[in-house]
Amino acid sequence: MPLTVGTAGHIDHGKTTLVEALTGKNTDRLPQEQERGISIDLGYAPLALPDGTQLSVVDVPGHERFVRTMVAGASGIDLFLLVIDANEGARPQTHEHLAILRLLGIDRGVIALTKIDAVDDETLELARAEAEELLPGGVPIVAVSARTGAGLDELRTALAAVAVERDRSQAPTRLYVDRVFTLHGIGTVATGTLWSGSIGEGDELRAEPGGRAVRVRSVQVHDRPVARADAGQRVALALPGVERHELRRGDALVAPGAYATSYRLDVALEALAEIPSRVHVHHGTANILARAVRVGDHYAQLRLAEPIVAARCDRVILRADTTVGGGLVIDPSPPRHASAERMALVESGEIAATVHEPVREESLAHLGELTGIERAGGWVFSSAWLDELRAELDTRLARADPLDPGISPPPEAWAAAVVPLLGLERRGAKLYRPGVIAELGGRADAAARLEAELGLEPVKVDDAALARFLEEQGRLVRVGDGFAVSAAAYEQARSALVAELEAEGRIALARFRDLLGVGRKTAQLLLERFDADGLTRRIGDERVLRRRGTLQA
Ligand SMILES: Nc1nc2c(ncn2[C@@H]2O[C@H](COP(=O)(O)OP(=O)(O)OP(=O)(O)O)[C@@H](O)[C@H]2O)c(=O)[nH]1
Ligand SMILES: [Mg+2]
Repeated sequence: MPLTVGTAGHIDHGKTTLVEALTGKNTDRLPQEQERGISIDLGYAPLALPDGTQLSVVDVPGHERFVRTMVAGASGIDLFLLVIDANEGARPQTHEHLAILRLLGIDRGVIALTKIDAVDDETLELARAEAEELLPGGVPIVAVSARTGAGLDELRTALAAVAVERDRSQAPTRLYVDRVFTLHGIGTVATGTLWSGSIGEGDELRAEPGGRAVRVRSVQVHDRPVARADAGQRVALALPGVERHELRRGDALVAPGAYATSYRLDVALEALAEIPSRVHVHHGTANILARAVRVGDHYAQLRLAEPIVAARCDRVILRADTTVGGGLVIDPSPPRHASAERMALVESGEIAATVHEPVREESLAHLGELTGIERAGGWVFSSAWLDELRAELDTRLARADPLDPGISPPPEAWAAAVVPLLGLERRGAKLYRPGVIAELGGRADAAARLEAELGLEPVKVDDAALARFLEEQGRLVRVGDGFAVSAAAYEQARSALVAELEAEGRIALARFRDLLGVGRKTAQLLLERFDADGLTRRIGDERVLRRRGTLQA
C-alpha cells in the first residue's frame, strides 16, 4: 500500500534541498519561494526507493508563520522525515513540528542531520546526541549532505525500513483537498491525500461542507493517470463542471452519504499548554476557529465556526499563537449538551450505554456498530428506559377514569414506533389495557341518585364523563350544555313530535311546548337535540322531519 512521508523541521534547516536531492524535484515552485529562499506552501514529489517502495513526499514550510500549513501537510502522512541542520541543532519549530507529529499520532519516521558538509565531527556528534534525546525510542538518525550527496543512500534505506504498511481503515472514501488549480484543457483539478477508500474515473463524490455533487473525470497519482487510486496515495482529480473558486484547501471530498458534517467535535484532550477558549482547530487540511469547552479533566467539546467532516479517532491540532495541544475525536457529531460521562462511554466504545431514551439510530451510526440495545422503527433506546415507560403508562392507566379507562399516547416522535411494543390496545386516539371495559367504579351511587332525579325536565349534570357514560348505556339523554333528561322522557317527546309532524308536516316551538306541557326552555333543548340527532330540520321558526337520505344535508 502506498505511503506518504512528510518533512518537518525548523526554517532553513534544509528540508526542500534534501527532498530535491532525494527525488530530483524542486518543490519550491512559487516565485516568492524562489525569491525569498523559503518554502511557503506545501510541495509534493514522488520518491522511489531502491527496494521498490514508492513513497509520496510532502514538503512543508518551516517558518513559524506557516505552521498551520505544516499541519495541513502533515495531517495525511504516514511517516515523518525530521530534518535538523547539524550545525544549528534543534530550534523552536523542530520542537513544535515534533509535537504536532506526536499529537497526530505519526510515530514512525527518520531524523536527517543535514548540511554535514559544513560541520566538523564534534558538532555532528553533539547534534546526534541531541537528536537521540529529542526522540528516544530508536528512531533512525542519518547524517546527510544534500550538497555532496553523503548519506543519501543510507537515508533511503532508513526510509524503506520504516515504511511498513499501516492498517488503514476500511472506511468510505475521504480526501481532504490541499490544492485547487485550473489546467488548460482539463479544468479544475483538486489534489489531496486519500485518507480512506478509493477514487476512480467516473466516481460521484460530495464536496463538503456544502454537499455539492462532483463527478471525477480522471485520476492521477504523481502526474500519471490511473484508473483507480487507493487510500494513502497522493491523488489529483479532474473535476469537470466545478469552478476553481468552488473548492478550497480544507474541503473534503467524500463518498455520498457516508459522513455527516458537524459544527461540534467531542475530543479527548492532550494539552501542551493552557488551552484558551478560542482556538484554531486543525483537522484534515482545514483550520477553523472554534470555542473549546472543557468537559471534565480529559475532554473538550470544540464548537466550530464552520462545519467539517470528521470521523471517530481522527486527530486534531489546537493552536493559538502556537500549538497548545491536540485531540482525539471521540464523537464527530455529538449532541450539543457536552457530558464527560457520555464522552467516557463513547471513548471506551460503550456506545449503547450512552443511550437511554430513544434517539434516531442514524444519529449514532458514525460511532460504529451498536449492540445490546433495543430498537424499533429506526429508534434505539435502552431496555431500562422501555421499562420506565411501561411503568409510567401503567400508573397513568391505573389512574384513568373508570368511565373511560384510556390515556392519550406519549406525544413524542418515537411514540408510533415504540408504543406497539407495550402490548396496549389502541381505541381511537387512546391507549387502553387490553380488553378493559368502562365501568362506574366509585360513581355507582352518584349514577343512581342522578337517575332518580331524571325526567322530562332537564337536570344539570356536573360530571360530564358520567353523563356520557350513562348515555352510552342508554340510561339518559344529554341535552343542551350539561343537562340531561331520562331516556323514557326523550322517547315520549320523540313520539309526540313525530306524530305531530306526520299529521301536520311542521311544528313551531310553542306548539311542541304545549304538546308536552313543559316550559319553553325545555322544549327548545329537546328540539335542538332532535335536530342534532338528525330527526328534524329547522326552517325559520319551524321544524320539519328530515327526509331519509338527506341526513347530511
Ligand atoms: N552546505 C549545505 N547547505 C545546504 C544543504 N541543504 C540545504 N542547504 C542550504 O540551506 C538553505 C535552506 O535550505 P532549504 O532546503 O530551503 O531549507 P528548508 O528547510 O526547506 O527551509 P523552509 O522550507 O523555509 O523551512 C539553502 O540556502 C540551502 O542551499 C546542505 O546539505 N549543505
Ligand atoms: Mg523548504
